[in-house]
Amino acid sequence: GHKSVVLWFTGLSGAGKSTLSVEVEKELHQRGIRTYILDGDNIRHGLNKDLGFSAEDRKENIRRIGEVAKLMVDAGIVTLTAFISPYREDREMVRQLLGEKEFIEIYVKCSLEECERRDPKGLYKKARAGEIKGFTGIDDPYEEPENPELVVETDKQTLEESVKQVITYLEENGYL
Ligand code: GGZ
Repeated sequence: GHKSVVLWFTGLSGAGKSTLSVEVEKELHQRGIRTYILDGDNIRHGLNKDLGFSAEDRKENIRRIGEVAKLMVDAGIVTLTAFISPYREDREMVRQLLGEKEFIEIYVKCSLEECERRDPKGLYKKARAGEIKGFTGIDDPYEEPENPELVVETDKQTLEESVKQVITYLEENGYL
């Protein structure tokens, strides 16, 4: 069996949160575990479409995601979340809400330079041009996790290695 838990991926835009969550999910599915990924596509376009990117809105975004994740964990589903979640205080709020054992903070670490080089949606370019204001890493803060359960460095290792790192953590800590 397994323990239901939230895998909270945090990091800059383009760091690889979504990609990693999808690959970890595939690995969990192969072990017969039920999962769900919360990301911008299913949250910011639906439940949270009234929210923008001010500090206040980002906080409310994270708060609601935390509440939804809690419901999913109560239903026995391993929940993966892929949001920048730039503020330490907001991530700590979710940690308190879920409890230490149900919250695994995974810092998807990647240098700003590499994120900008990847720029999959061209958003960094727009932010540099002043077409997007308050873009995380450019003219808005990202507060690095101080004590995350895991740090995954996507600019220093392969996707396969990063997936292995997450799965090994889950195994070694009794989640799988
Ligand atoms: C950061 C922004 C912004 C601003 C739009 N700052 O690469 P993406 O496109 O898919 O990831 C980013 C996503 C961030 O939404 P989150 O819900 O993860 O943010 S937070 O946790 O801070 O609430 C990016 C896009 O939305 N985007 N404007 N100003 N990212």
